[in-house]
Parts: sequence; structure tokens; C-alpha cells
Amino acid sequence: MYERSITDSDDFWAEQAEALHWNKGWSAPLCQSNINVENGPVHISWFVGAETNMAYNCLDRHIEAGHGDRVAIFWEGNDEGEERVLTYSELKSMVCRIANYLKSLGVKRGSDVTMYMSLVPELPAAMLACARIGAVHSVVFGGFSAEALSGRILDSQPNVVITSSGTMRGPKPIGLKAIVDDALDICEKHGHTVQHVLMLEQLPLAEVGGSMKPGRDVTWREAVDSQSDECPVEWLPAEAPLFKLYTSGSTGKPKGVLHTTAGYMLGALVTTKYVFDVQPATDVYWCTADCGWITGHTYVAYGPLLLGATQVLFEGVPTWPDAGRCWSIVDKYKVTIVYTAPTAIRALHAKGDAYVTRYSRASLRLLGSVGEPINPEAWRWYHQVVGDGRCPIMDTWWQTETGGHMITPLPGATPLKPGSATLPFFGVEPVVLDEKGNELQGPCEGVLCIKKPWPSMMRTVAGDHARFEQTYFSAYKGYYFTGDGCRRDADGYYWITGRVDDVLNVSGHRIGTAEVESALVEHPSCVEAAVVGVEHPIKGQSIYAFVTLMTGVEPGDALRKELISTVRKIIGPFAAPDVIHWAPGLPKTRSGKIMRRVLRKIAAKEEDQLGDTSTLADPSVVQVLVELRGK
Ligand code: 6R9
Repeated sequence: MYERSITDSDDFWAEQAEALHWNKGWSAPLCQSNINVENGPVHISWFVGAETNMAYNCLDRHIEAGHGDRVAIFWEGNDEGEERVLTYSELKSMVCRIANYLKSLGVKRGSDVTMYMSLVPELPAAMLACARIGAVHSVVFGGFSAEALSGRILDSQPNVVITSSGTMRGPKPIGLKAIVDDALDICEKHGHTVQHVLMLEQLPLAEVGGSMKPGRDVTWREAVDSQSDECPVEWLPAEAPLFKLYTSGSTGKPKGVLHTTAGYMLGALVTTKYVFDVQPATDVYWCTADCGWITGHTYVAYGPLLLGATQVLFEGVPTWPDAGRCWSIVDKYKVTIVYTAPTAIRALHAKGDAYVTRYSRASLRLLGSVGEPINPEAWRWYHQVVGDGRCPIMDTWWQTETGGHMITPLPGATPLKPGSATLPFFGVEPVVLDEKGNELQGPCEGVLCIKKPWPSMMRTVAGDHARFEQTYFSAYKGYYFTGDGCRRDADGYYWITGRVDDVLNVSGHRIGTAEVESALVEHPSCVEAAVVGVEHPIKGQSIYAFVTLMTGVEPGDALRKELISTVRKIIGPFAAPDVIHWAPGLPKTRSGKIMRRVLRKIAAKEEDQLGDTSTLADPSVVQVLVELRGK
């Protein structure tokens, strides 16, 4: 199948696309594109001429086939005992009610809608409601701060924001509406007024903060519950925008990765189907990702529903009320497929096997991993303890930009090697390039690029096509540049070695060093900051910040706390540095570029392996920094 997907790509994808409903067919060739900047503007289109609809394919199609009573979502809340069950018919009704309410506000084809919620069924339902009427959703992860949320709202300029009052995350209440209120105040100052805020009532506002602004804010009960259960589907061109999702890069502010309808839909369908071998009638699938990240888009909101499968949606955290929660959920719903991240696996491993072995987990048959390279030790624990040695692990390498799995095993077909994402998925042609951009052959190590467009590839950076071309297609002409380094072994297996740019991966979250640095310098006492990643046993990487203070400002623990809380406020708690290292000066080249390589070594206590420092403008800063470590 793989060979055919490369040599006979059009036929292959056309055949796969038959599983979906198309209101109108496409014209040949299936893919019309240019990804070589030297040949003109980069553009990518798939299924030109066709019309379809994502929500129809996720819901109506299954109901019309007689599966309306099948469970679409088993929802498990943060606290044990909080649970809801939604069948495909019930989910469709919810989606239609939201869509009708959005329509009543004037939301239509191409309108932007931002969502800021916890993982409740209303979140994927709101995404599907947008898809049903051709609106473009932008989900912002509920861990982002008001400032970060406002930046994303200002970028996409929606008229409507959907949120919830607030919810518990583990033992901690989170006031989502209060954060939205603050974000919208910031937006006002920048000249953008959001006209409508729809709020799901979870915890009372009196408990979690936030208020209802008359004329702007409405509750779910007032606005949505009374709407009709029927909302006609808007048939959309294949390349109609489906969503924007903001992600960090090595420079500047986060970019809105834009995905479109048909190609993304097909990618979500076939990867979920083949990589997880989902059997819709019998499997209970559970992806632990939040819908605020790409994994929660493709493998929670869309993939499983496109297949008509039953899934678990879990609002809480894996360690609440204790580290056995995930396995208790597995037993409770007889989960057969679990898809999670190495950081969660390592965190649970650290708590000991007893939390796992106290549950049967007999229903499990397949495990998945995503977000960062999985270290062989975590792989083995996941395989032997969680999966009792009988469940294969699908280590799936992909990105927000790729829309779906790119390098991954296929269960039963691909012999596994712990730590390797193994081989390319259908239609994907990875190449390993040297610094000059030459394709390396056989076993090698270099930069990972992709040779040809695939259906679920991002189409542009929202509002900034030049940045799209610059980021992904300029470094290596004629290829999509992933930003990852990679090794290929003698069996042709790929081993991702991590980012080659200034992007950190903290607990599977992508964070640009530039973003953290610019947050730190927002503090009045900080003149300059340089951020590097250091290895962390659970998080993969943790954030280590070198900070230069204004002349005359004394370093100290109070200031350290203030700097950390500045980052929490500007980006979000998950981007908080673990270490603030006072730096009277930073190692720079004569042209003024910070030498992060040197900082990484100092942070890792490996200054004996600094390598060539002859290009440093002032080599003495290194010794000063080493002496200030831990101070
Ligand atoms: C899906 C997702 C993408 C970056 C990617 C790479 C890292 C993701 C991985 C992996 C090794 C895996 N990454 N999966 N590295 N093995 N199985 O995580 O998207 O948040 O955009 O991050 O994550 O560095 O470039 P996103």
C-alpha cells in the first residue's frame, strides 16, 4: 500500500476518499501545488472542484447508516463520578443547536470563532458546529494566560468567543470566564471588540470569578438549549478553511497554522483508521490530548468521529485523585486503545507500578505515543507494565503543521524498535538532508524534510503567507522543512532527535525560546534574557533562563518569583522557567548573536565541553556565569 501511495498517489487517495461523503466530486489531478519557492508562490490544493462537509462526515453519515444510537462520547469529568454519555444522534443535536445559535449571531462561511474551554463535550461540539456552517474555529488551550489568549483573538479577529465559567483541574479551580474577560479588555485596548461571548455554566462565577457583561455575554442555557436540533449542512469547497491553530516557532509571535477541509479530513480519517486499527463497532478509543492542541483536533474532535467510533473524553489530569486514574478509566469504559504523551508516561512511571497493576487493563490492545521522542525506558514501562507486554506501541511523529501522522508504525505490520517512530505513513516521502540541502542516502543523520505535499498539510499561516514560505520552504528549496533533526538507521527506520531550531518541547508543548525571552524582558528590571532547554526526567525539557538585570537592580528570590510570574501571565503557567540564572553578561559573537550552544552547556553543567569559543566577543563571561550558577 505504501508503495502504491507514492507511485500511484492520485489513485491511492481517490480510493481512500471513497469512504467519505462528497456532495460534488473533484477534478484531476488530485493535488495541485508548488512547494518550491524558486518556481513562484507556494500553494497547495487537494480535491479541487469537490464539495464536502466535515460535520456531515463525522455525524450525519453515521446516523444515516443506522448508527445514531452508538455512543460517540463517554465523558469523564475531573472528579470521579462526574460522567455523561452522548450518542451520535445526541451529539449531532448539540452540534446543530450551537450552529443555529452561531448563525443567529451572523456567523457564516469564513467567520472566525475562538474557543477557550476545558475538555467537555461542548468543545468538540462547538468545533463541529463551526465546521457544519463553514465557520473557522480557533481553539486556544485553557492553560494559556489572558495575554496569550488576547494575542490569538487579535490575530484572527473573531466576533464570537465560546468559553465556560470555569472548572476544576485536579484539586484547583480555574476561572476560564475571568481570563476571557481580561483577554477581551486587552483586545479592546488594541481596537478589537468581540461582540458575543457564549458561556457554558460549569462552576458558579461567584466561586471562580468573572462576570457577565450585559449585551455581550450569554449563558449556554439561554442561548443554545432553546435552538432547533436541525441545522442544514453547508456544502463547502475542498479548500475551505476549517481551522486555525496557533503554534510556537523559533521567531516572533505564535503563528496561526491554517488547515482546510477535504485534505485534512481525509488525513484524519486514514491515519486514525490504519495507525490505531480502530474497529468502530467494538473499540473504545481514548486519546488523552486536550482539544487546544493539534492532537486533540485530529485525534479527538475529528478522527474517531469520522470513523464512527466510540471514544472517551477526559476533562481531568492523570494524577487526580491519584496516579491510578487513567487505568481506572480504562477499566471503567473497557478502553481498548490509549493514545498519550511520553511526559504523562514518565510522570506515571515515577509514581510506581502499583497504581497501574491494581487495575485489570484487560481490555487494552493498542497503545500510542505522541509529542516528543519517547525514551526507550519509558517505552518499555508503557509496553511491559501498562500494556502487560501484549499491546504494540504506535510512536507517531507529526506536527501541528502536518495535520496528521507522518512517521509511524502500523499495528501488526511494522516491527517496532523502542524510541523510533519507525517508517513513513502512506503518501509521505521523508528525506534526510545535510546542511547544504543534499539528500543523504542509507543510514545517516541530518535534518528531516518532506518531499511532496500530502493531503492534510497546512496551507498557509493565517494572514501571513510570506511567513509560511519563509518558515517551511526557504531553508531547503523544494522541500517542506520540519524543524526536526533525525537519524535513519540501516533498516530505514527514522529516529527523531529533537528540534534543530529554537523551539523547546516542555511536556509535549511547543514553546519558542523567543516567546519566553520577550515575556521576561517585559519585566521592568530585565534588560535581556536568553532561554535554553535542559533535559528534565519527566517534562523532557525544562526552561532555563539567563537574565540580565538593569544596572543597579539587585538580584534576589523576590525578583526571581516576579520574573517567573511575568512569564506565567504573558504566556501561561506551562511556560514558566524552572531556573532563573543571573547573568551580568551573555556570551555573544562579535556580531551580537547570543551563543545558545554555550548557554546550554553552562545550564547542563557541562562547561568542560564548551567546544570552540574563539568567536565569543568576551570569553570571560563564561566563567562569571559558571560562578553564578545556583546563586
Ligand atoms: C503532534 C504534535 C511537533 C513537534 C515535532 C517534534 C515533536 C511530536 C513526536 C515528536 C519525536 C514523536 N514530536 N511527536 N518527536 N517523536 N513521536 O506534537 O504537534 O505540538 O506541533 O509538535 O513535536 O519535535 O516537530 P506539535
